[in-house]
Amino acid sequence: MSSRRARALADLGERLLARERAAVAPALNLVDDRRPEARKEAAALLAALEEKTLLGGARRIGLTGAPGAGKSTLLGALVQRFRSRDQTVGVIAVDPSSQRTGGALLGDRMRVRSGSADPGVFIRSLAARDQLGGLAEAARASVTIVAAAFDVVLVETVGVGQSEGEVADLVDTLVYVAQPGAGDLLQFMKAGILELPDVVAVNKADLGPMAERTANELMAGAGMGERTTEWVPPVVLVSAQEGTGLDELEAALESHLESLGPNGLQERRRRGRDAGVRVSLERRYGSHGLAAWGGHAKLEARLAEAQDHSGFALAEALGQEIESALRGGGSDL
Ligand SMILES: Nc1nc2c(ncn2[C@@H]2O[C@H](COP(=O)(O)OP(=O)(O)OP(=O)(O)O)[C@@H](O)[C@H]2O)c(=O)[nH]1
Ligand SMILES: [Mg+2]
Repeated sequence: MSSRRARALADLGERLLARERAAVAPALNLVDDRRPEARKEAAALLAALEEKTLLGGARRIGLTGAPGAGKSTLLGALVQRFRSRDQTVGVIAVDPSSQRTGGALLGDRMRVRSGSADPGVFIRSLAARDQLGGLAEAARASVTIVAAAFDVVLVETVGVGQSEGEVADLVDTLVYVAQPGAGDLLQFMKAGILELPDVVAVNKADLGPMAERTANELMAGAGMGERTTEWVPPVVLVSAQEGTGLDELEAALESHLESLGPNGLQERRRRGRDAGVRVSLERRYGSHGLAAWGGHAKLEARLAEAQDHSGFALAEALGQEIESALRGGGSDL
């Protein structure tokens, strides 16, 4: 990379961290560019941003749940509340199915709700079909950029199996948006809903007893999931449409952040970082490539000894080692 290019990149990073909205789109375009030179530049930008925001940067909240549960509507309601307190919000809508246009719909819904172009809100949607490099990686890169430039980042994703775990790795607090009548306790358990979310919001409380029944089932099960911490996810009844229960939802989000504390937050973001490096290397080199270099045990050791490094920089550096091992060079920096 030429020194002129390096300066331009450093400048882009500074502008993002100075909350300059006009810097967000060029940064997102850079990380979308799959040409090798652009990929190196994107990794450098992302590494610089990540190093500055491993503990700081935006509060990151994920919303997941079944199609139609009301994630976008709830997200819109939360955006309004953050805006009313003068906090800026970046939204990343992750849509793993290539057919739908949920992101576009989300944008329309948000514009309707928050008036025309509010410069304090930024929305980006990612669809699987546009992401040759993998949706999880694209989501991580987008979140890193938006988290540098806004006060709050909200990530919406449809809860289908794996993607829930992936979104949990991207955010500080994961909210599961439940649909009234969506099932009983046993079904929730099977779906892993008692394990991953930090907060459960049963939406459409305006539907009455059915929503209450679902909330009761979930409350009964809330402490039953296997977790790494003592945290029991609070279950709150909300109506995104009518705006009820939102004070309680925000209080639950707040107490989850408090329960993490600075150490817990750092640990969580590190775990996310580690997951991002694994996903990226596995996608690029497969288990075979990793094995030729030293395998998962070596990867875990390298992750552990580079605790304060950016995951993007680490993935880049380890990628080069793996490539050299695959070429038979065997060099091991
Ligand atoms: N009665 C009622 N309907 C709601 C509420 N929130 C959302 N809806 C409706 O539920 C439908 C789905 O809402 P969305 O916000 O698009 O749901 P989503 O989970 O984002 O859906 P996908 O992105 O398609 O998975 C819409 O028709 C909403 O108007 C609510 O609190 N009460
Ligand atoms: Mg939606």
